[in-house]
Formats: sequence, structure tokens, C-alpha cells
Amino acid sequence: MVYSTWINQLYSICVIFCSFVIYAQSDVPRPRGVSLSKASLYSPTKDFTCFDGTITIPFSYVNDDYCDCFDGSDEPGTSACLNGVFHCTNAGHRPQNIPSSRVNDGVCDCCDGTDEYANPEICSNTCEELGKEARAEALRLAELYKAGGHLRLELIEKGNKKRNEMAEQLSQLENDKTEAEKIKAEKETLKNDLEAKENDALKVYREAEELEKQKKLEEEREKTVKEAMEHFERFDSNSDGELTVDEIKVANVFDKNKDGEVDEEEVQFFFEGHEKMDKENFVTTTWPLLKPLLMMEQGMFKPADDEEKDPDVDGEAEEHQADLDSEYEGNEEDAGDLELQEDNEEQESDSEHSSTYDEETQKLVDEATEARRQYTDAERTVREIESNIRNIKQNLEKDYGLQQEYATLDGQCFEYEDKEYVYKLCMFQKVTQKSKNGGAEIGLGNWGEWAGGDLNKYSAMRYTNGVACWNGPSRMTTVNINCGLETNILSVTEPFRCEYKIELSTPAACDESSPTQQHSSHDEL
Ligand code: MAN
Repeated sequence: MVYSTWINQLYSICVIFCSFVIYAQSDVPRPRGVSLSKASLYSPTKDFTCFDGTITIPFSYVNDDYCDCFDGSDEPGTSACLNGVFHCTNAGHRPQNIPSSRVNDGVCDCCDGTDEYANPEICSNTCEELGKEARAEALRLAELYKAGGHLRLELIEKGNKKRNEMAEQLSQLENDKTEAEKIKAEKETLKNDLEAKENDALKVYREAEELEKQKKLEEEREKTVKEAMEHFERFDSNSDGELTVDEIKVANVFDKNKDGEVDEEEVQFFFEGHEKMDKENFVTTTWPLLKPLLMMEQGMFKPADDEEKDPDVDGEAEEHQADLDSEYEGNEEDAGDLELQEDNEEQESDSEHSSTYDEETQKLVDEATEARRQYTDAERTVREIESNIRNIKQNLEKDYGLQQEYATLDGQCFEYEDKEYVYKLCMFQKVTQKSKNGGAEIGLGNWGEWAGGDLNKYSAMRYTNGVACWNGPSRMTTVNINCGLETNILSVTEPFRCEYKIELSTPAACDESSPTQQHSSHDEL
């Protein structure tokens, strides 16, 4: 207990004593932990005003191991203020500011060891050594940036050339588009004219076809009525022109379920609630229900049977097949008619139709067909030009760096292999990953934006919206860009699941005036 009190006292005396020593490792004397640039704010002949201007205290309170200022500025050399800043000069290496809470905490933060002045023996001064390494690194970087800088200039030149070419291409395409639209409009007019003539000429044919159709329908109807009447008369046993329930009860054909009698349900089915049927109602109501039964009896009709359908045919064909099935099978003449009708329909939709038109009409049809073809071509040309314009505009809008240094890299792809995967980065396009054990390529992101932050926007790229991670978000990749003499992927890692990091070197990043480079060279002493 006594021993520890003695130690504490000694420590306090040392802190107070040592902290009041104006230390002068460089020419300008200043309190411990104060940087050269702030030395003038600590004058031993004047009272000290906290940096935030709130309090003025006697100079003797500076570094007295008691925190007076809210901003911690009175205790740069002790750990008394939680928000204080301790400056180490680190002669021979980079000066450093550390939180003053780290002063005398038993850990060497400054390479000159000044942050541990209470126990100077725990830290050795490593600044010379570190400074040497740092200077060598700075020299290496300076040389790299110098050599890379030349390559960068070439990239800038090529990038600007590429952009100018794209701009020229764009204006050429805009002209082409105007021209192509003109041609399209001409072709459309021509097509409309020729189609009008074609229509006039085909009108005669269409009318004739319509007439023919009507005639067929009428014949069909007459045939149906005739057939229905023949049956009506057969069932109308008292020939009074009306069919009663009693009359149909004795006709076997109305026994739908073939149970030996025509019951109420069957009467209801054929009479649809009527007591009796006159001829007209019979034709429209009863006959359509009766006819299929009669045909079945005669073996001429087979209801639609799923099993007979070709399982390969598509829905439309199936429907068509079902339609055909519900027609009169076994009646070869009718089936033949159907086939013919089908063929005719096909021919009607066929623009050639050659055999049926007279020479002059055929000529008009051919001319209109050719005009349609030419119009479609002209339309396609306009669409293609528009798509090219869109692509070029998209590229022109891309940010290829302040001096277009990244423009020539657009679309260039770089690969990197690790033990498991082959990664591919296609600049300004996408990043992919392919397992070496096979399987499909997985998208790790599409070009999104520059993501280097305020210091140097162009020091990182972000590729987003890759393939969704199982049970997680979409994959995305950040590409960190550093100066190098070649454009190359140095490493690919996945620091978080489905978030990838690519380290890329490229001469495009060798900008000596870039804030990142300035930062590192200014840091060294
Ligand atoms: C694949 C790869 C990996 C990723 C996992 C996530 O195996 O894309 O990079 O971590 O899927 O399930």
C-alpha cells in the first residue's frame, strides 16, 4: 500500500514536472505534444486561451494533467483530456497526431517514442529506419507514377480520339437516320398506294369468296332443315305438326342413356321445358341436340376423345384437332370437305394465291408484296440506326475519367484465377465468376459507378446487381484501382459473402496530380 502510494506520487510529480518542461526537439520551443504549426498558440509569457475560445487559463495550467478546456487543447501532452491531440515530431519519418488518451498508456504509438515519456525505456526510436523504408517506397512510387504517367498520357490521347470518333459517328448516324426515315416514309407511301390498288383488285375476289361462303352456308342450312323435317315427321305420329312428350317417349333415339325408356330428364333435355315442339322450335332447339345422337347410332360420329389427340401438338393445334374430332368422323365425304376448306383457308392467308388470280391482279399483288418487303427493310434499317445511336450515346455519357484516360479500357476484359474460380472483369461492362469445376458463369455485378469517394472518385469502381446470392442480396464487386505499368488484376477476394473485391493496376491511374498520390508524397518528410 505504502509502496504503491509512493509510486503514484512519483508518477504525478514526474507528469507535472515533465509536462511543464518546454521541450524543444526542433528549433521552436513548445509544450509537449504541440505541433510546430500550433506552437505560436502556446506562449509561456501569456495566459492560454482554449482553441474553442471558451476559457482563458494561466499558462501554468497547460499540461498540468488536469483538463480545463472543453476541446482538450490545454492538455496536448497528457492523457487528462479525452479529446486532446498529442503531436509526435517523429524526426526522420512522418510526424503524427494521436489521441492524447494514448499518452503514457504503455503502448508505443509514435516511432520516436515520445508518447511514452513516463517510461522512456519501453519505446525505442524507430523513426530513422521507418523513414528510410518510407522514403524508399515513396521513391518507388514516384518512379512508378513517372513511368506510368507517360503511358497514361497515351491512354488520354487515345481516349480523346475514341470519344471524338464516337461523336463523329453519332453525327453521321443522326444524318443516316434522317435519310433512312425519309426512305421509310417513301416506302410507306409506295406500299400504301400499291396496297390500295391490290385491295381494289382483290375486292372482286373477296366478294366472290364471300358470296360463295354465304351460298354454302345457305345450302348447309337448307340441308339441316330438310333433314330435321324428315325426322320431325317421323316422330310426329299423328302428323298434327307438333311433337308432344308422348310422341318422343316412344322414339328410342330420345333415350339418351339407353336404359330402355325416355324419362323426364331426357324429355327436359330435348324440349328444354316446353310441353311440345312445333317445327320451327324443333329445328333450332331439339335437332342440334338430337343429330349427334342419331349420327352416333349410325356410327358416323365419335365424340372428342382425348386419347386420340397427338400429345406433341401445341394448344392451338389441339383445339383444332378437337374441332375436327367433333365433326362427322367416318363420313368420308364430309371429312374431305373439311380438308378442302382447311386448304382453302390456308391459301387465303397465303399472299401468293397465284393460281387463282388473273394476270393483272397477280401483278398488283406481287408489286404490293415487294413494296411491303421494301418497307419492312426500310423500317428495320431505321431501327438498327436508332439502336446504334442509343449505344453510342450511352458510351458518350459514361464517365471515363477527368481526361478520358479510361475510355479505351471500356469493353476490355481481364481474367484472374484462384484455386476455385476464374474471374473476369470487362471494364465498364460486368464482372463474372466461373467455377473451375464447371457450371455456368455467375454475374458478380454490372457496371454501376465510380466509387472512390471524395478524395479520388476514380480510385474505385462499383459493379452492382449481380446474380442474387442464395438467401441473400445481389452479388456486387468493388474494383480498387492503383497505378501500375500494365492493366492487370492483382487479386480477387470475397471479404463478405457475395461481395467481391478486385485490386486492379493500370497506367490510367498513374496521375501524379491525383489527390491520393499527392497525399502520400506530402506525408513523407
Ligand atoms: C458461389 C460463389 C461464391 C459465393 C457462394 C454463395 O459458390 O459465387 O463466391 O460465396 O456462391 O452462396
